[in-house]
Amino acid sequence: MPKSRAKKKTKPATAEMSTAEAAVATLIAHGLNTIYALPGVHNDHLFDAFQRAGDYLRVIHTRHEQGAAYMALGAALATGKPQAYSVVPGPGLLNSGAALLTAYGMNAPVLAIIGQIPGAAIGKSHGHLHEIRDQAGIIARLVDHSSHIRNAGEASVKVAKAIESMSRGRPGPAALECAIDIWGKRGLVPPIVGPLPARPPKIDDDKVRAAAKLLGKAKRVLIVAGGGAQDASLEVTLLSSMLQAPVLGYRRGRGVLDSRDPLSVTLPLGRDLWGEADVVLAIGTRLLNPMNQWGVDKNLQIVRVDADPDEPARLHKPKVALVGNAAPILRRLIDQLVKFNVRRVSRHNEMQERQAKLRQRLTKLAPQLAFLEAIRTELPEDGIYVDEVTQIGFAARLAFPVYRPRTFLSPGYQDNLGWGYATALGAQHARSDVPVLSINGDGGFLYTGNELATAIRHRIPLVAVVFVDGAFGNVRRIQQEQFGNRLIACDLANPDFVKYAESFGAAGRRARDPDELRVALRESFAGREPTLIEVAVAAMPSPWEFIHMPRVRGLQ
Ligand SMILES: Cc1ncc(C[n+]2csc(CCOP(=O)(O)OP(=O)(O)O)c2C)c(N)n1
Ligand SMILES: [Mg+2]
Repeated sequence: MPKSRAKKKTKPATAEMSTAEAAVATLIAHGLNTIYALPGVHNDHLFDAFQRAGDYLRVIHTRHEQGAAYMALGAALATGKPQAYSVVPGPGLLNSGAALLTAYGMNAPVLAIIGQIPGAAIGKSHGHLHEIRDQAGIIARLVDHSSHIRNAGEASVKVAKAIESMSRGRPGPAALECAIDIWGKRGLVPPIVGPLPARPPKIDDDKVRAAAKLLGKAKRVLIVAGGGAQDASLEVTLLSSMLQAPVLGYRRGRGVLDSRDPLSVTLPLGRDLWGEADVVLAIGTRLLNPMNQWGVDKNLQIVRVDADPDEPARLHKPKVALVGNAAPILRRLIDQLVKFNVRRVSRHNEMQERQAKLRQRLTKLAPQLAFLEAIRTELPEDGIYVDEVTQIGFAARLAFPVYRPRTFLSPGYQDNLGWGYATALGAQHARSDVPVLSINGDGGFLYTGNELATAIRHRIPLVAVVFVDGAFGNVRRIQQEQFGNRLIACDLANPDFVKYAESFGAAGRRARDPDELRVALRESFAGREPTLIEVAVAAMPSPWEFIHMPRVRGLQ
């Protein structure tokens, strides 16, 4: 080709496509290969585009929109990668609302693709099918990035920007809406937009040095790891070892430092260490409970590492705030500490002793711990545990050993009952290479237990345990202990969960104690099919004294 022709500027190619086709091509160009969804007339053209994408984009359809959204959340949490779900407007959107709210609270990259009534009727309150007042306003309140796709020409860039927004700054969900009469409308579409370049914030080396100085001089550093530290496990492990700093991970921070390391702590040891610390290094955590419940004083200096520039000073201005992704910032911090030649005496023995003492205290929770031991023995090291708002879950947050990041999925501050089963189903679908275990109370399980049908339909070999005490046990115990045993709205009429599972075509097993649970788990993981294990249990001892603890600082 002559040189002059090769250099000649050509207009970017355009193709005629529907809005839905452009949106789907963009999802695929971003490496998304699954959409968790529940169809309806508003999104028919979108689903037709999914259909014609064939193997490039599989649709996992669920039995309720909350199932679709929780599955996308579970897939996002288990992989750390963006995931998408699609629902009809109005009731479809609201049905998915608790999951979207949870994705927001957990900073999880979940893209909601939501239908809309006819474009010309939006905002006019005519009463169209699934109309909801100010849908755009509602989704804009639920997520940080939302937009409305108006035509085929802008579909690709809007989808690409939405996906990009989910990992920029503080990660989190995004939402797109598109009217029923627009998805199928054809138009000239510029080239499909692939992943937009990441623009990580520049790391402030002066601040890194200031943080390193503080940490280098400190005598008793405590690291607090939150969900934002899940992808910086290596760096946190190294820092912990260099500084001989214990790492507190409670709900979302579990697994950042391997539980087998004596420096890996949960509550209440974390609170004791908070009380003793001169410097706290808080990574990817709001630090709400430590600061609110345990207190701060002038002898405690805090270094924050956070993706969100607004987060560090929300409750209490830190000494140093480092803004950006945790892993690269911590690597710089480690480099600086190496330069300062920081050395520390081993706290191995001290921490081992303290851990042993804590184990003694925690024997109060013996019934829960025995079941957790059975689970830990049978769940492989890289298996994923999905938490619930139930007695076994509360104890797991304190005492379940977690060996790797992203293998302990807990819902964070929303702590919403009923998230577990469908979230675990999404995690298992996205990570078919490892076993996933969903634990549930009998109250929480029936929020999304209907998704057993999805497990069967899409052959997702999730194993779920349901601990059956015939009650919203946590509520019941509070009423017994704090309200003179005046019980209200806490007893449950349950199905036979084994028969329930079997009626879907899933495997059902029963276990009466931790030993039987162990056997049932072993058989279930070997079976690799959708499975439910019912475990009848008595009321369990309260974990709350180990979770809500009095102040240790700022007492005057
Ligand atoms: C969405 C939502 N609704 C209500 C609650 C309040 N709540 C917390 S625990 C609980 C009872 C849980 O019952 P179950 O799942 O059987 O677990 P158990 O305590 O019996 O082990 C309730 C209703 C909540 N956390 N989230
Ligand atoms: Mg219960």
